[in-house]
Amino acid sequence: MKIGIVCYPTFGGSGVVATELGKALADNGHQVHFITYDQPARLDFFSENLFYHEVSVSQYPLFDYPPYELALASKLVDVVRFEKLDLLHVHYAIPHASAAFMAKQILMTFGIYVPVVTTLHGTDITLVGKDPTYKPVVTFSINQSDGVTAVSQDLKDDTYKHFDIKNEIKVIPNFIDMNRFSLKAKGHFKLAIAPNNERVVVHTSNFRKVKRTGDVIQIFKKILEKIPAKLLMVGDGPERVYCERLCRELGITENVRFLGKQDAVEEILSVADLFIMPSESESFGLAALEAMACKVPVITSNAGGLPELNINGITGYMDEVGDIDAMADHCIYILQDNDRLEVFKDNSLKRAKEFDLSLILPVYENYYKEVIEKAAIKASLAVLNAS
Ligand code: GMT
Repeated sequence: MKIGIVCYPTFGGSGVVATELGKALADNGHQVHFITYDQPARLDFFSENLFYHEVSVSQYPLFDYPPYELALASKLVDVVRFEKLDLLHVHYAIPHASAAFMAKQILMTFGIYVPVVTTLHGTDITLVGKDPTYKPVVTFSINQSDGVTAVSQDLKDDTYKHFDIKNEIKVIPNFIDMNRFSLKAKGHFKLAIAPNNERVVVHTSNFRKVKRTGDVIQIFKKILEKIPAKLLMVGDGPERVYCERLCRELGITENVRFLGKQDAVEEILSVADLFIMPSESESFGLAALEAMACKVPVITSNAGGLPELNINGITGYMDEVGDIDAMADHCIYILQDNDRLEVFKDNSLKRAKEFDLSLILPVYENYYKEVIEKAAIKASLAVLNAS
């Protein structure tokens, strides 16, 4: 198949899923065209089946807000026509689904029907999409998509609850490339981080409010009161400065390292004993899955789709959002006993394997085929109606 993938090119979860999916599809012989405003962060190598088309937005002085969506729609028209794409797969509804709808309408004037699959990732529904500023357009463009997927059952339910959706939504969870995310031998790094064999706790995120990074610091302070430990905070974003200040106020700066954005997250996870994700809302929790694939148990909130990943008492624990005491107690419970920690580590790896890329990739491929077949019927009906 010839597939166009539209995504945010950043380190964010939706961009990572889109890029990893595109790479895997290309490895499986499909031709994949990424269409976005910058080279996707994880698209850092050459493959004969991978293409990147940059959307450039002209900066005319009249535009206080440069119209990215129009530039994207125009680029989609161009790439679909020139490359003869079979399908467009857009990740994150805003503004990708509506840009794809516009492109689809324009393409029909050239006698081309390109089916569009929209994948809902989370905040495009739970946070931004629900906002009245965008809601009518989000609802419309989801309903106009030829296929819609959500990364968890919870996100699917939330979408039906908050939007008037007529389309069937298929749940396809996040996946993990176990070849990349696996326990690496990083003894020297562990020694540098935890020279006295302290436990290593990790958090990775984009430090947005929804991630409750302040809770991570508070939980860690409670861990430290019982167990020698180090905390690695990976990523960057609006809450980072607050978190750094909080560490000073709590007097724990010696034990906390802020590592900023990192490419090789799997190497950091390889020295971790525990991962904390106390998010306010989390449609799936890809970062937690990455940790589990590296044999790291997870302490998470019970928000959104997290119960579909983290098995309470088996791969870690889940507590109510904001329940810092319960999360800290569960961290201490896991960390204070070597044998218990090993059991949680083994369980986490076993669970992560259920989301292996090799299992999820065919689900996407079959879904594409189904959508393309249905679109061919729609296209022939449109021709009949026109004649
Ligand atoms: O977590 C983020 O803030 C990034 C966000 C995104 O859209 O890039 O991630 C969302 O999509 C990921 C991939 O499907 C999910 O694993 C994350 O749970 C989801 N984040 C939220 O729902 C907050």
